[in-house]
Amino acid sequence: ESVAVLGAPFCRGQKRGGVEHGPKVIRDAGLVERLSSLDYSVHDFGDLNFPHLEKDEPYMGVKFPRTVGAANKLLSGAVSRAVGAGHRLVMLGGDHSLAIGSVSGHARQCPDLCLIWVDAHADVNTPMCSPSGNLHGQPVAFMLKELKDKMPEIPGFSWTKPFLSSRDLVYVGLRDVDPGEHLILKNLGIQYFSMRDIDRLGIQRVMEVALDHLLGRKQRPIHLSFDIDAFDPSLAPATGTPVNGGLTYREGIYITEEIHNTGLLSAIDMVEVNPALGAGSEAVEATASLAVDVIASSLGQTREGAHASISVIP
Ligand code: DIR
Ligand code: MN
Ligand code: MN
Ligand code: MN
Repeated sequence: ESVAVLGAPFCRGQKRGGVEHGPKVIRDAGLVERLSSLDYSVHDFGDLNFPHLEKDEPYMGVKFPRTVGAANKLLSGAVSRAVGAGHRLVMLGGDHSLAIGSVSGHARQCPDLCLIWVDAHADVNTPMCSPSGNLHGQPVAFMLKELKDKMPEIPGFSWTKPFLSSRDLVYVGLRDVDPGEHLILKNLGIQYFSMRDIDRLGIQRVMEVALDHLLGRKQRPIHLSFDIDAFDPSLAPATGTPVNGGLTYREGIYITEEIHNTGLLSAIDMVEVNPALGAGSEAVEATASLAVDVIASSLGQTREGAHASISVIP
């Protein structure tokens, strides 16, 4: 089995510099070695080279629309090629606006995919309801067919159209949802598990219901879009919009173990690791190392241990 690693050094979906260095610190934390030790053949495709646009004025309050649109168009093609070549894909961000390219590129090869969004935030603002104008708070709105009529034509995004049904999406970890986003979640009947739901049900039950919702009727490829700010800021301090009361280490790893156990994980985004933030190099290294643990666990690293199928006690 093979895994493609694709770096996406990009920060224009939000306002804090440094998140474009996410791919470097996640690699430096030993990602490729860890995946190799899980017996994958790892193809590191390096980092994409995103075009720099001289002039990119806001449009309807949306910031850097052409820059974000062009980066995602490039990413979408690269992801589609990697998945089409038969690799499992790991996309290293960069900010979460990159999910537009990553999930759409994956969906081009796997039209029946489902999406698990692990995040403190719902990232489903439309340009009209976004309080910030930052595109990392809006990627899901570009994907959902049910929001088609609510989305204006944004310069830079004519290459993509909505491809995901709201029933094929589940959120885990929410605790900072804007009013317009809450209305969308309720109106479209999207399955979500906030931190309160995790408190009430426990992470075991949450994952059981989440995976049954997505896979109960039929098995299909999973795209996991993991924003590191889903974790508690004590574990993942090096990120742009930390929110108190996040996932514990054990909850985060349980989520990814359960996703691995479906045997259906096809692509992972690991986004919003920002080495320019956090108290110092230890905080940055802890955050990057956590990102590697999440990816490794998603791809089959277990806490109980493992051994080859035919083996004799030495
Ligand atoms: C806020 C913050 N909901 C916004 N969003 C995100 O700007 O739309 N922070 N994604 O990470
Ligand atoms: Mn977030
Ligand atoms: Mn996010
Ligand atoms: Mn496996």
